[in-house]
Amino acid sequence: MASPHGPNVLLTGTPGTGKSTLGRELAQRACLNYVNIGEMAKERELYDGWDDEYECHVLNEDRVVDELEDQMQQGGNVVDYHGCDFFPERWFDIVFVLRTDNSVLYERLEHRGYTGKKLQENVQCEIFQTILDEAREAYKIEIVHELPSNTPGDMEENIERILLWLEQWKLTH
Ligand code: DAT
Repeated sequence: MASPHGPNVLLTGTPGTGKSTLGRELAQRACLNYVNIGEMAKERELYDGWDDEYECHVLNEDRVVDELEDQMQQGGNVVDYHGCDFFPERWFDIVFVLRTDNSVLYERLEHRGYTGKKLQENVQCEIFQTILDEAREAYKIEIVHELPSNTPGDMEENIERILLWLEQWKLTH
């Protein structure tokens, strides 16, 4: 979606891969809006009940899409969420899937307080590259990019890479 305010960037990946750390930094450096879907859902109570099995609220995806439609049409957003197939495909100019090695991710999620099934399922989600496959099915293959996110060095390289892409985008739009 071409827009005077800039492109819309989706950051997705398993919880703990570093989306919000990258997203906040990127948005600040590129003067884009940072949109954390989890936080937005919490603030505006965009839920459809509670999932006992995964110990989390169930996102009301339709309401999230309705709430964001105008802002996304304006462009210039960095959206952060651990899922990606319910957003309208037309919203995003580029999709980054953050990837973290299992052992590193395990430690991050344990540190976050995840235990038992929730911890295991999230690490498995990463092992089976569930979100990468979801992104590849939901968006054109050429706009979906994997980014390693294990170390602070990876983070910096990812930011540099996305900033370069944004510069290119500006030249061609
Ligand atoms: P997410 O938003 O995907 O759930 P996060 O940004 O909250 O993940 O990051 C989870 C933790 O991992 C947090 O303590 C910051 C750390 N982290 C994120 N990306 C990292 C990286 N590339 N190198 C080292 N630590 C990282």
